[in-house]
Amino acid sequence: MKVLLIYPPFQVGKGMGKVMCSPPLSLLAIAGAVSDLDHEIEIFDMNVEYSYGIHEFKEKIRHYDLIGITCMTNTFKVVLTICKIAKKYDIPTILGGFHPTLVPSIIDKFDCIDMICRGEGEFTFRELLEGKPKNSILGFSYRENGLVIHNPDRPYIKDLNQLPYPNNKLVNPDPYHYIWVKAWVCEASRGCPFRCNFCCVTQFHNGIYRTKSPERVIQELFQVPPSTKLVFFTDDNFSLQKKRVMRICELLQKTKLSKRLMFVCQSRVDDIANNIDMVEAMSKAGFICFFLGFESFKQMSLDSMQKQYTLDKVRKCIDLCHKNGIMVFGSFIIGNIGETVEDTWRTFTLMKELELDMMMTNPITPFPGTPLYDEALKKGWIPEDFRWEKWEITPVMNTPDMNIDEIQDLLDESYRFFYNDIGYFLFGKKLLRILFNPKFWWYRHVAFSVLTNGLTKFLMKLE
Ligand code: B12
Ligand code: SF4
Repeated sequence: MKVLLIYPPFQVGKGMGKVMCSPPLSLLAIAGAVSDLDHEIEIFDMNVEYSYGIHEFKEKIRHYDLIGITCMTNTFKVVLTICKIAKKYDIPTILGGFHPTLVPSIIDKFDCIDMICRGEGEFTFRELLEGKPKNSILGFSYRENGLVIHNPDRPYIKDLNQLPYPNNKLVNPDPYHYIWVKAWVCEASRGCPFRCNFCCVTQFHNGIYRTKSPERVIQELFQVPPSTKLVFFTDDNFSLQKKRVMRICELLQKTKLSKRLMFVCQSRVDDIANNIDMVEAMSKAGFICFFLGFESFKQMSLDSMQKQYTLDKVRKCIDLCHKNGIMVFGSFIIGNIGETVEDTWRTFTLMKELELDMMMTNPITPFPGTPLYDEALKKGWIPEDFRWEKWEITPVMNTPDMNIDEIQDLLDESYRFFYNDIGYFLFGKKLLRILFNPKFWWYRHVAFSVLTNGLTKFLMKLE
């Protein structure tokens, strides 16, 4: 059977896509689970192949026997279009990922979707390709004789070391980069034990946190393409288990991977601030940036999100990172419940006062399956005629203190305020830190890459 696995394009990802492009790990993972079967598997990443027009795309997909697509809520609209095209050629479609898992009823509503893989995909996809009877595949929804059948859930994979390795050879590594530094992704754990009310990771993994062994993580790192300079760990909380992180760092040094690769991970403020020795070990092992979901700098919001830390901890966390040559990339939500426009501006000011290196802001979004979604529906914060199949990542809900337009304005303002301030970047402590702290050695490599690759690409675009 010829199978085409599609990673759909991000709707508004063009700006973001210019400064970063991530390999499609979900598809590499499920492809890795079937590489020993007698099927031809191809991956088509539409964030890379955006030169394809609709005619070329139609011409391409008609030659396959099955189309598999990864689907987030923000790509659902374009995924439906792909499914409709596939239907024209009578090619069966299977969706997997966050959106179909959290809203499996989409298969009842849209008859261009033939099958859904709910939850982790490796074993479900394998059983489908092995030809196992559809009614015995767990975590699987399908259409048969005009009826939709939702099979029982598949139990969560207990031992992640049993997972097959992602098949990294199925895509050309050249286009993948983070700010023009050749990049790859690695998954060292799944799930998260916390229950933030806006986050769908809790629902997807049922609050269960599982890890790969440090040895397995190292083996996966040896399989990233040789051109890779930077690895992004996709884990939601990489540093949750200190002992394990310390062991990974020890192995990174022992195997000399820390000399060859730089690492970025997502973490929590308290884990960082409370564990000086872990941060030192991570710095020595090649970690250069922590991506931290601050969400807000208003104490009341932090308390209601049960973050369990104060702004002093935030300050301590950032200082500790900087002392150890680690950059802090903060992520924030605009429109937290109980926050006004003025509160949000206070957060913006604090971003600079606390000396964040990079930041991104997202509109508050009641993703399906989250407690926030139920609350927003009940309280009428989402417009009645709202449909996810029409959504393109713009703000979708009013809050008691802000309307959708104010949220959009604040999103735009946040980037202008933070990134358009040359003084902050050139004359703040930032530059001194980078120039004189030897722990920021890696910055020169990144700056070199950005200058050579970034400038070349920029000049080529000017033609
Ligand atoms: C890495 C990542 C990214 C990367 C994407 C890289 C890439 N090309 O894959 C980047 C940084 C670009 C990104 C961007 C965004 N992301 Co993101 N991202 C993640 C993250 C941290 C990891 C995803 C991952 O690779 N996991 C590892 C793989 C192996 O797991 P997986 O993707 O779940 O795939 C498994 C199953 O889902 C299933 N499966 C998946 N696809 C398919 C397909 C088939 C056919 C089958 C059978 C099975 C199957 O099998 C796989 C193996 O078990 C997740 C959080 C998380 N922990 O999952 C958020 C997450 C997916 N992102 C999310 C969001 C909201 C975004 C943004 C919209 C945020 C923003 N405003 O920037 C943007 C979208 C960009 C845009 N402009 O549109 C949300 C999605 C919510 C939702 N309901 O859809 C998540 C869950 C984060 C969160 N906590 O809310 N993201
Ligand atoms: S926001 Fe982060 S800490 Fe909170 S539930 Fe989601 S992944 Fe866990």
